[in-house]
Amino acid sequence: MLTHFIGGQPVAAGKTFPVHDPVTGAVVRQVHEADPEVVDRAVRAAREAARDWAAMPVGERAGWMRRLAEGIEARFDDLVAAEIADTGKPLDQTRTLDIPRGIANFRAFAEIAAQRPEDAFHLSGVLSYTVRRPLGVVAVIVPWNLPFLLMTWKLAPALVSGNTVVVKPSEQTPGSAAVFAELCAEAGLPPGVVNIIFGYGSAGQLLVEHPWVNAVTFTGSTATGTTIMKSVADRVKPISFELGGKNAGLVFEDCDLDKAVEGAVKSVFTNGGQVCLCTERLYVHRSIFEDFCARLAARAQEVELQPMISAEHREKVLSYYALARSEGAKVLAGGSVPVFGDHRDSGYFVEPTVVTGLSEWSRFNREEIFGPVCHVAPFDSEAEAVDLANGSEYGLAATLWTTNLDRAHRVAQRLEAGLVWVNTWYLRDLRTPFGGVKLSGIGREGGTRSLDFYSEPTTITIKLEQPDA
Ligand code: 6OD
Repeated sequence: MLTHFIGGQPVAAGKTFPVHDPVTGAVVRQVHEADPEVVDRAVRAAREAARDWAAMPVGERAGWMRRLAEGIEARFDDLVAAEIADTGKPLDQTRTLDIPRGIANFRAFAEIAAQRPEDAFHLSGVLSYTVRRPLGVVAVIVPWNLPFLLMTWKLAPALVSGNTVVVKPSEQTPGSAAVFAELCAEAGLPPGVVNIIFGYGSAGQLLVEHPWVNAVTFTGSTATGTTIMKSVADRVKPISFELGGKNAGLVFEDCDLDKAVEGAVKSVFTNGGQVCLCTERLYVHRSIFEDFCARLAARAQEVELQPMISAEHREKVLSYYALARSEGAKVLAGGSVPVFGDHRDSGYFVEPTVVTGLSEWSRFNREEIFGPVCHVAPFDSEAEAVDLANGSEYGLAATLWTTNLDRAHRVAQRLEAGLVWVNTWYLRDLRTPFGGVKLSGIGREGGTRSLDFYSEPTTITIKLEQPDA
């Protein structure tokens, strides 16, 4: 039974709910669900810890971040097991991406914060400088697709900046957060600095609306983001949102076709397509279109399957497979439910799917699906490719495949997206700004941008009197 973690202690309060293994559909754990009292208790614990934590020199807080990174290393196998039990992720991906990124997040933000200079300005006898103060208590709302990676991506900069936090993981993936709570206690982190509560969106709603929560960071759907935004508007709380995407991949005729096909496979199917950065719209130069489609469709049938997170999400993805057909698509690969003949048949799998032939105005090509699926369409010119990529209400990420250096820069700079990858996908430097434009979010995190969000500058100006001549 998973309990909340409040004020450094496990708290077994509230009714319970089940978490299902997406591979088999079986219940893997029961979890306590935060009610209004639990939410309030967690926020109070965070607020009580806030003063001492904020007063600690940043170098000491950076030391705590390094200790948490060591704690993750010590509990690595437990974190891997918890993450896989909740998500059905492949072992290799969990061991090389999800959990290591937690370690990297804490180490990177320890360095970035400890080395960050303050601003100072001197002009005609007037000296101004800034000091940065933490915001107070930050609500950290984490999605189910990369639970540990995204929780730590937000926690590390929030904590090192001097905030205390209340984390609300997705109800579908509480396991790795529960192990993290244990390792915070094992590391001796001061009680109340990290609090973790479990529950559904209703618990998240109570959390973000709590008057003592000073800021909200959220990664998830655009629909939930707009709900949170409205809820916190009348208290003018700072928000940082990384939301949905309908990301484009552009494959030019001068690309290295082998690399472009493999890159597309990765960008469409990784994590079962359940990454906000995944490509759902591929545009391919007409001269290589048929060849590219044939190769992508063949590779789609070979990828390691990862289940959808829930029965409900599988239904949603399958409804888009049906929609594609009803909108007139040609299905090049997949389009259905795989049959294994074993325990996985009661899990939440769908076939990796490639379709073509739909208009840009089809619902399939406009709405985020968040599954292992993409639409492929031909283009004739660079200008057309840019227009097609930009013709979406979303603008999180885009990927280009070309060997022409001028074209790479020219096109990348014209794309309406917060992130553009050239001849690669989801390659991360944690110092870079990360986030989206249009419906894909508001604000940027990453490197000093995270530190900017999790703190506020006070400008101090002194007039320097000149001695009498
Ligand atoms: O890698 C990251 O830092 C990041 N924020 C990934 C977000 C993925 C969304 O599904």
